[in-house]
Amino acid sequence: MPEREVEQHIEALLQERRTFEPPAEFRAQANARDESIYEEANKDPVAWWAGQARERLTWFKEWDRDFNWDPPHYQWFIGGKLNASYNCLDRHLDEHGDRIAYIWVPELDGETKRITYRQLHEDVCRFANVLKGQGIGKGDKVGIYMGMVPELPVAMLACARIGAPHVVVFGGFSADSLRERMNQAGCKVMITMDGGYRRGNTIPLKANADEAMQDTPTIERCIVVRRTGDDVPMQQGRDLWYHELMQDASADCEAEPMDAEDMLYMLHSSGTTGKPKGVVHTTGGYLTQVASTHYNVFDIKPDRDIYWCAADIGWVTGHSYIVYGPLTNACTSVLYEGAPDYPDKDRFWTIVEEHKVTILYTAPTTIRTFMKWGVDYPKKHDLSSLRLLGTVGEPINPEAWIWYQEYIGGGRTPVVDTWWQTETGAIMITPLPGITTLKPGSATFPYPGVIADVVDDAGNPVGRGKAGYVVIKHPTPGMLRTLYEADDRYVETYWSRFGDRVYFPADGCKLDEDGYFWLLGRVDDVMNVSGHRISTYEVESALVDHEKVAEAAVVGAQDPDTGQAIIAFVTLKGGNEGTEELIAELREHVAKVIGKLARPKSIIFTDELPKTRSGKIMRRLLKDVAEGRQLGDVTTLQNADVVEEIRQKATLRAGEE
Ligand code: 7RM
Repeated sequence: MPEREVEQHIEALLQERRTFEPPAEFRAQANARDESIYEEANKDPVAWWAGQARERLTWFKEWDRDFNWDPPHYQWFIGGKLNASYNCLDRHLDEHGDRIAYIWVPELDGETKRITYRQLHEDVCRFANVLKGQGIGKGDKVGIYMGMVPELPVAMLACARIGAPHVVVFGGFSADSLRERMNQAGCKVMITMDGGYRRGNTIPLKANADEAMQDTPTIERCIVVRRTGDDVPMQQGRDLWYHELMQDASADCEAEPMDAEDMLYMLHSSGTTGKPKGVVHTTGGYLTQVASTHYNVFDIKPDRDIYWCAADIGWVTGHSYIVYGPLTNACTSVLYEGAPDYPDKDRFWTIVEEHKVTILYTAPTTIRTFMKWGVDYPKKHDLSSLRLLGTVGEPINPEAWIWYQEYIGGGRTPVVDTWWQTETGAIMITPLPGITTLKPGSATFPYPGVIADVVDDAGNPVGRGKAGYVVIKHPTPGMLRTLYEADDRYVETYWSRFGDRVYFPADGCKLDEDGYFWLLGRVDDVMNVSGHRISTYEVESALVDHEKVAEAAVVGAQDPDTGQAIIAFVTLKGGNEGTEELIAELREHVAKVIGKLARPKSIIFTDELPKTRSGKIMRRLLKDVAEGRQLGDVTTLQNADVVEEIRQKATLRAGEE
C-alpha cells in the first residue's frame, strides 16, 4: 500500500473521529463495564483496594488493618500473610493446571515451548529448593541478569516463593551497571545465562557477569542457565550450571508465608542521570494493584485470551505485566525472546497470527517504528484475533495512536494508553476499555482508587483546560515504599515538592475541558521559551504529524535571548531528503499546529535517535549536543554510535548559522 495513501487515511481519521466509544459488544462483555466502579472507589479508596485484595488474591491470613499513613510513609494490609508465587501458581493448579502459562517464542524459529501452570509450578519449586540449597533464605537478595527465556520468570517466582527479594537487571546493561546494582543491593547470588540471543547475535551475559563479579564482594554463587551453548568459563567454587542443579532438586517446596509489607523485589529505576534508585516493592500491596489493573485494564478473560506484553522482563512493565499480573490472573501469555525486526520486520505480526494473540501491549516508540517500516508488514498477516491494544512508556502522539488502532487493531479495538512508573509499580492513569470514551493521545482518567490531579507550581489545582504537574493525592497499594537504603532520597524526590502528603511523579499533564488527563512527559523535558511553557512532546507531536517525518526528539537548549530555544532532531520517512526547504517547511508546520512560539530554532536531521534500551529517547544527551557540552554516560544507549553522528551534524549546523 503506498505510504501516501496511508498518510491521507490517517489524516482523515484524525479529523473525523476525535473520540472513540467502547464498541457495544466489547462493553457488554467487559470485566469493568459499569461506571459505578469509579464512584464506589472514590467514596472510600482504601476500602475499594481492600476489596480488590480480597477478590483478586488468596491470603494465608487476612490483614488486621488495611492502611496506615505516616506521611510520607504508608503501609497496606498490615498483618496480612500471603505469597506471590502461591498466588501466581499453586492456587490455579486444581482447576487450571493444564492451562498454558507461557507460550515461549524464541527468536529463532522452530522451538516454541508451551509451558503449563503445572510445569511452571514444578520448575519454580525445584529452583526454590536449589536456591535454598545455596543458602538463600528469607530476606536475602538475588541478582538476576538474563534474557527473555522461561527460566527468568522461574527464577523470579522461586525467589518470591522463599521470600528472597529479586533484583533483576536488564540484560542489555553493561558489566559496570550490573556491578553497581548488585553491590547497591548486596546480592548473595547471581543468576545469569551463558548468553542471550538478539537479532541473530549473542549477548555475552556470562562474560559481562564475570566482569561485574570481579568486584561484587557479597556475591557467593553464580547460577548459569545454558541457552546459546557457548563455551563459558565456570569458576570453581562459585559458578554452577542451572540444569545440573535442577536435576537433583526436589519438586516439593512450600511457599513461605510472607508479610504483606515484606519486600517482593527491588528494581532500579531507569534514571538517566546520577546513581540508580533501588525502588522497593512489597508483596501484598504491589500484587493487589498489579492484579487488579491487569484484570480490568486489559479486560482479561483467563480461559480465552492470549495476552502479549511485548516488553522486556528487565523493566518494570515486564515485572508487572508479563510475570506477576498475568500469572496472578491465571492468564496465557506470549513470552517473546527477540527483536521486532528479526528475522524480518513482520515478526510481531507473524506471532500475533500464529498464536492468535488477543491483547497486545507495547510502547509508542515501537509503534512509530512500525509506522516507519510501513503498513505492508502488518497487512501480510491475519491480525483479526486482536481485540484490545495497549501502550505504555511515553506519551503517544495521536497519529501513532490512530495508526495502531487502524492498521494493527483493524479499526475495531480499543487502545488503552496506560500511564505509570517504575515507582508506582502498576498502572495509575488509564482508560477502562469497556467504559471509557477514548481520545487518541490521552491516558484519559485515573484508575479507580487512584486520586490524581493536576496542579500548578504552588500546588493548587489548575482546573480544566490548563496544564501543570500530575500529582497523586493518596498512596495506592502498588506504590514504592522507599528507595533501598536511601529513604532520604525517597522523601526528597517524591514527597517534598508539594509537601509530604502529595506524591510527585515529575510528569507534566494537561487537563482538558472534559477532565481528560493528557500526560506531557517528564517535567524536566518541559521547555520555557520566552516565558512560554512548551512541552517537548507537543513539538515532537507536531513534527511527526508532518507527512515526511518518522520520528522527532525536541530539547530546550539554553539561549541568551529566549531562555531556552527549541532544538529538534528529526528522522525522515524513507525516500525523503533533509533539505533547507524541508527545514523551513517543518518550522512552518509546527507554527501551524501549535503556534509560532513553538517553532524550532534549529532542526537537525539524523538517521536514528539515541534511545535507552527500553526505547526511551535520551533527551538529556540531545540536550548536551544542542548545548555543545561534553557528552555524559552513553552506556545505557541501545545505539551509542548515532550520538557521534548527531554531534557532528549539530556542530556543522551551528557553524552555518
Ligand atoms: C511503565 C514505565 C516512567 C515515565 C513516566 C512518564 C513516562 C510512561 C506513559 C508515560 C505518557 C504514558 N515506567 N510514561 N507511560 N508518559 N503517557 N502512557 O514506563 O519508570 O520506565 O517510566 O515514563 O514520563 O514518568 S518508567
